[in-house]
Amino acid sequence: MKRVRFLVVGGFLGAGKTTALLRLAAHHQRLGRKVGLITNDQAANLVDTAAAAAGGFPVEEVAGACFCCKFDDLARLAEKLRVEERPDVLIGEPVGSCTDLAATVVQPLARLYGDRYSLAPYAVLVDPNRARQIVLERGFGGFSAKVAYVFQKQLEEADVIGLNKIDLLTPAQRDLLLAALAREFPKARVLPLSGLTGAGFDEFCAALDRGDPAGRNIADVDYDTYAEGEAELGWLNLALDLRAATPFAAEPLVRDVVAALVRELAGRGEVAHAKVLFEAGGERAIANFVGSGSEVAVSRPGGFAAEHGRLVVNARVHLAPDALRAAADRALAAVLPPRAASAVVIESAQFRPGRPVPVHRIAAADGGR
Ligand SMILES: Nc1nc2c(ncn2[C@@H]2O[C@H](COP(=O)(O)OP(=O)(O)OP(=O)(O)O)[C@@H](O)[C@H]2O)c(=O)[nH]1
Ligand SMILES: [Mg+2]
Repeated sequence: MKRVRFLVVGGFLGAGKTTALLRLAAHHQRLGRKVGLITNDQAANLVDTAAAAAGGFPVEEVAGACFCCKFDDLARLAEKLRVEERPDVLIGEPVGSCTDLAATVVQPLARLYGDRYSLAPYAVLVDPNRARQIVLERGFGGFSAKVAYVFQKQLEEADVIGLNKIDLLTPAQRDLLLAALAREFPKARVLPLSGLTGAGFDEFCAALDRGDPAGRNIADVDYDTYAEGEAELGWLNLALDLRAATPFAAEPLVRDVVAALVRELAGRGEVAHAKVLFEAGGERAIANFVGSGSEVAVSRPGGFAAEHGRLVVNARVHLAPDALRAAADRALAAVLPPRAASAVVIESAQFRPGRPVPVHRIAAADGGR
């Protein structure tokens, strides 16, 4: 059996990984290649898995911890996809608050499963707003120095840094950020792209197609600082059953829930990513917010209406998990009554990510081809 090309696309929460990954998958599909996707989260009920499935690709989800801590699950699910779907390409999206992935995911996949997978250069996407904060303003928005540490390490270990969302930048802003990122992270190739519009995407795909060594930049990571930084973020995955007497429009609903949540969180905790999915009758709408300086955006338009469906809220915020859940409850209490809709909680998980304990850590890079 020929080796499957394995792409890992990392980057901070909200950097645009899922959007880019779906475009990457479509790119390979157009070239006649079969694609499988692997999503990852600290808990179940993922907006991303729904988005990936909606793209029509076979998808598996590593839930409950990150790829590095659940490496055996990652290997097992990749193998399941390989055997059942016979893909040419697998694309994995790690949790956006994780780092040290070159040493704990890319290198172990290349070394332990090199007979099955050929690892692509490790790509890390960055949101221009966050890039500006870290490389030009030397801060990190409303986040602490420890969260900034995780972000910094993510970029340090990239083979390819994708400055994403360039559709939001003027050419001068884009060039300033590209130059600053290249200066700050000289081991990486820095490329501009927009996962949304497709600008720069051919060059990005070409960089990942190259036979360059994968995961060659092993970062020196202090696991105490990393664990504390990650644990400063509160995590909420909430799934609800919504019902109303008359149909309500899906897209305004998800947009309103995100906006209400953002209002509730203003001044309380910096948002890394808040995303809300509504699905009914096989249709889906998704809205997102990726932190101060950005706007509420619809990443999956849904021009449908329904009187019954599932609402999923995934929020990662610099706030205690209980306070985050309370903010989500208040946001729902503001948005549902005008629609005469009622909600029953199907499942809720609110927590801080636990200390990362990787199954493998290979600190010396080799070819990994
Ligand atoms: N303008 C613009 N928005 C983008 C682009 N790529 C992604 N977005 C938006 O950014 C938000 C987050 O995108 P996702 O793809 O969900 O980000 P992610 O990195 O997968 O987020 P997590 O899985 O939570 O870490 C959504 O509102 C997207 O529509 C882009 O190239 N341009
Ligand atoms: Mg995602």
